Amino acid sequence: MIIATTGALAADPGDPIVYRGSYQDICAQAEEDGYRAIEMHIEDSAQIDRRALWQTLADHNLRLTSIGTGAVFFSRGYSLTNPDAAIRKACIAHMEAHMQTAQPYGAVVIVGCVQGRLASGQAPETFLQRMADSLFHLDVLAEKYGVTIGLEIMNRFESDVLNTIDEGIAFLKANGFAHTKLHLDTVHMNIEETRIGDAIRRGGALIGHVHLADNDRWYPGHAHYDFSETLRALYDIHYTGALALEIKPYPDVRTASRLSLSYLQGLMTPAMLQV
Ligand code: LER
Ligand code: MN
Repeated sequence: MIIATTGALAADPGDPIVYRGSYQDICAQAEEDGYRAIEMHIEDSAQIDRRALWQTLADHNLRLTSIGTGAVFFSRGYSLTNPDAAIRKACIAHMEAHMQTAQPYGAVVIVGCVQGRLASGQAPETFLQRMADSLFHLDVLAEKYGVTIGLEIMNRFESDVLNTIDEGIAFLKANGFAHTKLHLDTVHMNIEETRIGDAIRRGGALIGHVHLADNDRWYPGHAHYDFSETLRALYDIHYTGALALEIKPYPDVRTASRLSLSYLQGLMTPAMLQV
């Protein structure tokens, strides 16, 4: 398991992303704060200079673990379940560009907010079928680029379907994707799961990515989420992926960043920290 921080070229002050600014500034600060891995939230991979990003990551000894993709749902309304087939197609092409950015690292491309929301009057079965059809296309593309799709399990206030790990397991098993795994998030698990450690153990090898934040979306250690239980369960299932900090940069970016790392390192054994 590797602890990853998060960055984006731009984000609202309260968005759950640690560093904001140029890739150069983000990577320099992340390295200085002690990180070796990062999740980048990118609005449009077709609009960035990928080679410059890869070079900047290398210059600062950072591995790209994952790409956060949700911004385009809010800016352009793209989603994998939009009733308009042309929008679903545009969303798939948009996600393919993220896979090209992720390719050298075999990183996880996150399918979180781009799942979309259920329109009023839309049947959940239709919504889930559209999601499965779109994910099938993404799964084939993920094979081509050597990346993994992280299907994020989100709480009922932010997602209308697949709110629990068990629901995610059933969905993945029913569809038989080859490169699509479950993406867990401590904030969502805290709301939806009855026994978090047990649910993670049931997910087992299907779990491909993890977001960490305390239950109030501040840095781990700020509130009352039981990170020991989650880390122990991830260790027990031999999870070797990233623990990416999807946290609000409070009280300020550098404090949130440094306290996250020291708190998590204090909870993790050397064996857990081995990648
Ligand atoms: C997306 O990764 C997610 O977890 C959202 O709840 C964050 O706003
Ligand atoms: Mn998340």
